[in-house]
Amino acid sequence: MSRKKMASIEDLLGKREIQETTSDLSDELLERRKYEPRICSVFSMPYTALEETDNFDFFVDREAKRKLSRIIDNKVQYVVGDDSLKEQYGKKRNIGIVFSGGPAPGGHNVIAGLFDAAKKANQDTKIYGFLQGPDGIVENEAIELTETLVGTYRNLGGFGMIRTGRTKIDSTEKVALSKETCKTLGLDALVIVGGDDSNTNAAFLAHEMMGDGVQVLGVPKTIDGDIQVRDVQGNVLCAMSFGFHTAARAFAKEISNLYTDSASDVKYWHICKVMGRVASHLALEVALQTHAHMTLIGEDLANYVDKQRIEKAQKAGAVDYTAYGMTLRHLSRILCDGIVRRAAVGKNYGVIVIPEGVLEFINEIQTFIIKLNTIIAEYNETHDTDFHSNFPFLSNKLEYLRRLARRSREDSSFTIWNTRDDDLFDDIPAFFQEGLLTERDSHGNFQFSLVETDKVIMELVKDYLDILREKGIYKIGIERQYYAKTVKKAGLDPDYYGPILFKDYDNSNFLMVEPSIISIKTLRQCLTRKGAIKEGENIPAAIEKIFRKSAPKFKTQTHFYGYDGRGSDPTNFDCTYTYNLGLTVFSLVAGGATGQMAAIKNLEQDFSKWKPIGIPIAPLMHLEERKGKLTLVLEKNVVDVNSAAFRVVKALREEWLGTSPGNDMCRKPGPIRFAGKGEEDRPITLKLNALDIHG
Ligand code: FBP
Repeated sequence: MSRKKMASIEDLLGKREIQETTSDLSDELLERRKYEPRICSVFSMPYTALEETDNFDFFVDREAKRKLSRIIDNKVQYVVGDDSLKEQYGKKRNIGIVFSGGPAPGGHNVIAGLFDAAKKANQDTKIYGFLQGPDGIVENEAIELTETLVGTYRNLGGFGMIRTGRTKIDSTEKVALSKETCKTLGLDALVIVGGDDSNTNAAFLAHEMMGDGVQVLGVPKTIDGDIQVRDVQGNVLCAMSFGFHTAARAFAKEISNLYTDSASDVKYWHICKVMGRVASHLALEVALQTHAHMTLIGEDLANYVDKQRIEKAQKAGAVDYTAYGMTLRHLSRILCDGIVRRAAVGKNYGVIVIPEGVLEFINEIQTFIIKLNTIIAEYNETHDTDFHSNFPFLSNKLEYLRRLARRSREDSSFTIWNTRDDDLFDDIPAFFQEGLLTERDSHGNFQFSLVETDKVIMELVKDYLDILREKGIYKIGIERQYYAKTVKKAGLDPDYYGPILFKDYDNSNFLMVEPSIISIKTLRQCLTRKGAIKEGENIPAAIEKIFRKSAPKFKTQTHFYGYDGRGSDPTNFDCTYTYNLGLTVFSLVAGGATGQMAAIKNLEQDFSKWKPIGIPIAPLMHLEERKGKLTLVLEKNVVDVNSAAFRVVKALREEWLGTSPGNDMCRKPGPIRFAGKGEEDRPITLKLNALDIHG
């Protein structure tokens, strides 16, 4: 047989088709770069101005009033079309922009929007991008952004253009260096694109730099979706931070695929931890996108009240305070209940979604986190080295805690870590102790992404399922027809063995083996006792087969969805949202604002209703525990259990669990479609909440 002569690798690599096929420039990428997001109608005007409104009030914290006096009286501003200020609008400016915190899809479009608006207003305006987060400001590491550079990243995910970092500009020295950088570059304005901590930083810098004539503005970003702004009346000013929709859609696509796989292979429970440092917004949206069998929502667990315990205590004339709030043990019981009920109709598989920050809502864990935050922060403050370098191993850390417990026994005024804390902490598995003692981030936040939350919960679930298996409660229901066919095929009478084997033979389509039959030994005992077989006689193979089918194994696969979604290319919603945020932030700069955050009001409604605004940051600040101290920060928003989105999920929870025979209710959102008819126009959470809110 003659073989065709192979082309040399050089010839192959020289072919146009091969170069095209292996090029970095995929069709999707080229399409994305070309795409021009829609713009809010006000941006079609040649010039914009800012119109202050007194329509929105906030609860102002006394500490915010004291520390941010120069910007505390800022008002909400509408961006309006106006050419009376065209000279100010078209002034040549130098503007710096920085990404701060974790990446969120859409960030590049904030830069693109700012760049386009600024250059349109004045070609000579310069936009500087600070490299690798706030460190870039402190160290004056910046590049001037050009059309070519901005064009390379239009509509693309990540923060690759200028990268990001988590440094906080929180010391007098760092503030002085930042001021120096702004002076050197001749900046008129500095734009900080970041989460709650970064916008907090923006407010403090705005206050500090007021005298220098540098405007500082924030742009709310985080996939966690926890920057949402309402005024005291509940009017929504910012329904969601950018990046949330894309991350949720990316997670939902993967999780719905697992749903399909588990319903095909029928042997695994997929345990999906999804990002969201504290709030469960992402988990809630994933639930709505996929209809996963079970989704935990941290905020819901925190609200939990154990009515049985309360009644029991009331009867005894007492109050049981432990009945308020969820414990880890109780949480594992809730999951087990769902698993057991699905197994009863033959479905020993499924998908569970666990928010990364769920432990924050479990009383006992929250107490440990706060206590350990304080202990670590106090240690770092009083010693010259840091806690984690001084106690590199878990055993060293535990020894230190033991010393504190000893101290509390000798000195009753020392209460931060007592013997009871130490004993309870000792009961926790080592990997989780390690997680709770893990290094805090630069803002003093507990790093939930480093803790195996899912493992902590699932270990307890496995232990309890073992108990339920022993008690004969956790069993796989056997389809009546299958049982009858199998037994008949072996020449046996199903109606003879049925009442012996099953507890519900007379009235169910899915038959549950008697609770007392939990092993071959107990099966033999039962058959012998009921006279179906004689002492020493073999169990009929068909009966043994049925028993084995009913005995569940609890097999899990764990998955973590976070960094993948954060790096995803933005949905059409996020592309449009962020491009308009970029345009808005330029209007704030041109309008002379400082200490404001760019936002789009009515984001939860149709695009035609979107309204670009500036929101004052200082009145949104409150005191929060950080590094063991009460610190002024922008308030985070957790899931509102009274919101329409949560109430809908709660109402459909039982249906989605799928404890009836037949197909489950999986929803497949599909991959992120950048354009086209099937592309959804906003997160489901927002759609549902829009039906419930007015503002
Ligand atoms: P931001 O709040 O900075 O946007 O980051 C949110 C987040 O993605 C969380 O969901 C997650 O817990 C955390 O970042 C992970 O942090 P890191 O990138 O430092 O691992």
